[in-house]
Amino acid sequence: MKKFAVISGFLGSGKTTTMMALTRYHSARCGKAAMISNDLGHGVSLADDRFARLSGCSASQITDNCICYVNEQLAGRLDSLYDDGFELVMSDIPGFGVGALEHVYHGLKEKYPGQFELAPFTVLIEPRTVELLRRGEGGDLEYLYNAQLMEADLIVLNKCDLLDDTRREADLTWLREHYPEAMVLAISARKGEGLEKLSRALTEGTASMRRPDIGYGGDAFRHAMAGLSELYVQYRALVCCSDFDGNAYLMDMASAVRDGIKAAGQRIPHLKLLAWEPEGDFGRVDLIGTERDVEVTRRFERPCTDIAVLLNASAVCPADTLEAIVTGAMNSVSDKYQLELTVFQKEGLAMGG
Ligand SMILES: Nc1nc2c(ncn2[C@@H]2O[C@H](COP(=O)(O)OP(=O)(O)OP(=O)(O)O)[C@@H](O)[C@H]2O)c(=O)[nH]1
Ligand SMILES: [Mg+2]
Repeated sequence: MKKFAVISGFLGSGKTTTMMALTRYHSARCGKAAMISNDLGHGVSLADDRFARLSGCSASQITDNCICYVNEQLAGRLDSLYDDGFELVMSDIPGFGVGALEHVYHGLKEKYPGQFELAPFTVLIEPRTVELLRRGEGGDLEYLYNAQLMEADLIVLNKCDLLDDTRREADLTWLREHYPEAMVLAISARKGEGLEKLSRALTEGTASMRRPDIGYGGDAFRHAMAGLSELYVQYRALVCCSDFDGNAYLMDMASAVRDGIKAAGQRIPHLKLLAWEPEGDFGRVDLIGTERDVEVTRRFERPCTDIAVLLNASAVCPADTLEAIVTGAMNSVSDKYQLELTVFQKEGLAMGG
């Protein structure tokens, strides 16, 4: 089997968590599986890729561009993974991305006929987004939520651990009624629930290769993209004396960014903060909305003296405002912990150009 699946879905829906869980599940029971993290930063280390590798998953990254526009690079990566004995490879796309059905699936099929087995085009959604869509409260992001779902052969309602049975059934029914072309499954990537069904759907199913009209590049697309920005920062934090609590530091950093974004009247669909120390211990926190709590995704087990940090943020916020808020948070929080920072990389991107 040389199966390839695109895992799409909005920022914070759980693509990375799901790919990590599936990579582990499939590798333990069925055959070697690998994941690819994709995002737009130029020559950056992605927090998702580093996190997956630190966690022991077979993982790699494609950066500088959406995989939509690098068919050759993607095909080369897939070939080398299949040569190494991997059978199932999954790649995400940037969380605000649409169009991978046309650009990736049809691109691979046309340029490399018969070379790759394409799994059902898979789109993750979390309960909060279903709620927004059900209420018609998607606002300026509604186009993206809807266009992503329109592309799906397989819609995966993730984070079902947050739902009771009644609500889960109601969400599944709503998704089936509104996206009748897609198969709909429920999972909890965090708890590992529903992975068997998802693994089977990807390995046994095939892509429909439908060509839905999602209005790619049109007014609604441009309007939704215009407000979005990304920021990538990589730095080292060294404490001058004794040690410090890496978990508290990451939590304070994410809280400071959240407060800054809130005060500026902006939104942050996803802030990822990953840090690791020379011995291999690591911690990660995630913030998926200014109205939500910061989540500790992985805790440092021991106090730290020297950490490398990757901060990746996707926001509905002008790129320069996002950068100023994050820089302010880095400075104030490092003062609190008496850290000396060395910034290796900082890149801000405005999606609207
Ligand atoms: N409760 C719950 N939380 C989850 C689940 N899956 C993911 N999360 C959390 O949701 C947040 C976002 O998950 P990610 O996997 O990073 O989401 P993503 O889709 O990769 O996000 P982007 O890379 O920004 O597009 C993290 O805090 C995860 O721990 C789940 O099944 N249940
Ligand atoms: Mg991710």
